[in-house]
Amino acid sequence: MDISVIVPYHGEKTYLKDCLDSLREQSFKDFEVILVVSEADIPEDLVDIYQTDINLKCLSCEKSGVAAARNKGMSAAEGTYVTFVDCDDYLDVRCLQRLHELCVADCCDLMFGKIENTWYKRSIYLDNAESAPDESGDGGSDEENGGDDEQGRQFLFFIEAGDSEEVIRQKRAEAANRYLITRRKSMQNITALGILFKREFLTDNGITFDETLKYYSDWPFLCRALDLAEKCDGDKEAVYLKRTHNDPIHSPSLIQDIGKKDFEYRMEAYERSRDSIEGKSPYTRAYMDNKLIQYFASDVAPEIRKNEDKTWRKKRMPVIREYISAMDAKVIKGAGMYRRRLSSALIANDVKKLCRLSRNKNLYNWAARIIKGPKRLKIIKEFMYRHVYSAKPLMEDVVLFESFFGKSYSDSPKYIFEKLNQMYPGKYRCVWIIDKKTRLPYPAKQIKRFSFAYFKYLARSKYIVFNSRQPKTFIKRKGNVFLQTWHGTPLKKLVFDMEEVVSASPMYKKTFYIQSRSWDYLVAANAFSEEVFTRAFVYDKPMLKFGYPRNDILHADNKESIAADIRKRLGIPEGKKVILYAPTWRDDEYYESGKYKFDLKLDLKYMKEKLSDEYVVILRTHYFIADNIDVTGLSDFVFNLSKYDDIAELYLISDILITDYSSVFFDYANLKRPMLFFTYDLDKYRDVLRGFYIDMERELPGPLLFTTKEIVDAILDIRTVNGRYAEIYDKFYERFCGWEDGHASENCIKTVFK
Ligand code: C2G
Repeated sequence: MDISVIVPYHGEKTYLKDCLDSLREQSFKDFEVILVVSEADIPEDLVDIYQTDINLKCLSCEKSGVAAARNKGMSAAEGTYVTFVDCDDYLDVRCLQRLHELCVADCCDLMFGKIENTWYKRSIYLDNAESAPDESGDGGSDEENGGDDEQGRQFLFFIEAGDSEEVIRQKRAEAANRYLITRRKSMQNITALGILFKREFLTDNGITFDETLKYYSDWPFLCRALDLAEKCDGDKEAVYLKRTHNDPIHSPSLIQDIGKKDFEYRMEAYERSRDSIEGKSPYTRAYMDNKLIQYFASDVAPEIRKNEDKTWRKKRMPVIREYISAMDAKVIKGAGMYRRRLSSALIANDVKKLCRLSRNKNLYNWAARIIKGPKRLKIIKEFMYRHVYSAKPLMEDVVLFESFFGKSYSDSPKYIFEKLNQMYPGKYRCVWIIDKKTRLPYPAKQIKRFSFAYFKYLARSKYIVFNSRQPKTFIKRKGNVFLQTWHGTPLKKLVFDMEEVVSASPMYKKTFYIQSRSWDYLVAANAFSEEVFTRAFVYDKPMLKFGYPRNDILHADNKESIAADIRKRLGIPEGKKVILYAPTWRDDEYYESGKYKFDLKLDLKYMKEKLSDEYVVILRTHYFIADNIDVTGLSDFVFNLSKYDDIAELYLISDILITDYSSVFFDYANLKRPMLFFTYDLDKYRDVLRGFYIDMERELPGPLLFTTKEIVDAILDIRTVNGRYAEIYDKFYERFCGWEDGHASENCIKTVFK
């Protein structure tokens, strides 16, 4: 047996399949897989499937923790070499073969490969790998490090003519230490993964994982191995895929789960590493120390400077001071000017100087980003937001409103704004983020999204009322009250209910989670939304359960007269009924982020021919759609109101709604008027782009139609359609509109603006 692959498993079954697939498809075949199961059931079904193709053993480990599981795997290993793979990661198909060939050829104690970080499951990685050259990596580009050696596979050292065997061995050892310790972007990427170890080398030297370390047990293991290895080398074509979980909330990787005691865990692991190094290699201790200084400068010093949590100065600073004081002066000297001066201030226990240096460095970094950065103005605004506006007190009477990213004066923020002014005239200063100058019914300052004023009010407004997510730059301040109204009852699956995030940013789940922690209140228009938001947003703060403020207008006593005014204003011919066509956007049809295409499938000419005696059509595309739909020649029949601010006003004047997978139908149902669903791409939308929360075929209060002719026929016979769907409509109304009574805005205001 050549290799034992040790895979600790603690219940990540969806990920494990990818891992085992990647092992099954290795070009190298002489290996065993030891799956060490702790704190989870043995995945019998998977074991049965894979056992037919790979030599798979399954062990149970009573002790918890990855260190114990790996040790258990090592004690059962029979291979000449061992390697560790985490059950949520996977290997490139040639990984084992490359590591093994070279390790044998060069008689190495350890041979390391390259670690690439990925957000994606294996099928996506393989698709991408086919179409794009490799760019990622865990420690900067190869150029930065001086280029490859003549064999083109190694980690950056140059063999010169006349180098003796010993010099080459030293160069290799240095490259290994540099790559495995220094080049790893942060301390937490120092890992025993992606390395093939000679088993005898580990056992002879008693190199095992320290089971008392919950986190970072890789450090002492790796340090000791690097320190004692007679010969080591690397091959950057042996690729290990380290998967970053795109749902770090429900299935965090070990590192994503560390929490607030990360400093303590690191210090403990550093001390064990330091103590496990015997000093056989001149590099390991020096590189590990250097890494600690880096961590001190980038993470610890800013915390000491900010002093928001007193623990940093009182408890943590003395600990790291002791470690850095005990280091070889040469390491500190070689750490670069800033880190050297900072370390000296630490050793001298000079907090004032340490803070001054850190502050200057921080300002210097901002200045460098501003001078060098291509997005200079953006960085200046971010700086102003963080360091100037946020340093000033909150403005207690200011309410900041935004709807659909500043695109319109609409939706729930509009209705809350108007009701607030009616309930408490003059009490609040209102500010609207709106990109086009708009006539507002009550006094309010208007500012553009991402302007300086925007950042000022984002930092200083006591109240924030948004209907979509705030930017990532937003930092929640004490005393700020954030009302998130959201913008629709969900049909399409949201955030943590989405299995794999493909179209949006892979960071989507994590970013959403962080952003939603700033919300103090979330509007849920119905019990269904409440249930979905609780789960899909992992939301546990108060929900406002009064219906949608944006739907108050649909229950207003004077809604007929409001509708008559709107019709007049828009020039809808008297005597004509109105069909509103309001489709949503498609994830896969876009120009760039936030700018989507729309290919109109409704044959408006045919509709005009058949329906224009009785109807006109209002065409209303989603706010993400950048295309301007051409309606030339149809001006007396089609009104393109895609840029009209408030769709609720269009609901009021329409007699029939045609939509597809847009949440508009949940709101329109409040009017109990007929709805038709033009779902020409249902299969793709439901099965490929998004999953749905409700069964479109059975639960919608209107028919699913696939051609313009079907739409026209349904409109010509709308009474029959109404009759057919009456019962389902009633149930639907009960379920999704049951909380609406026309007073949602007022009730939300009473709760939020106490
Ligand atoms: N909207 C609109 N015009 C359209 C489509 C939508 O004005 N043609 C508005 C409606 O107020 C709708 C909201 O935008 O309720 C959200 O649109 P959706 O089509 O449902 O899509 P999306 O923006 O992806 O939001 O929980 C809701 C979801 O997040 C969906």
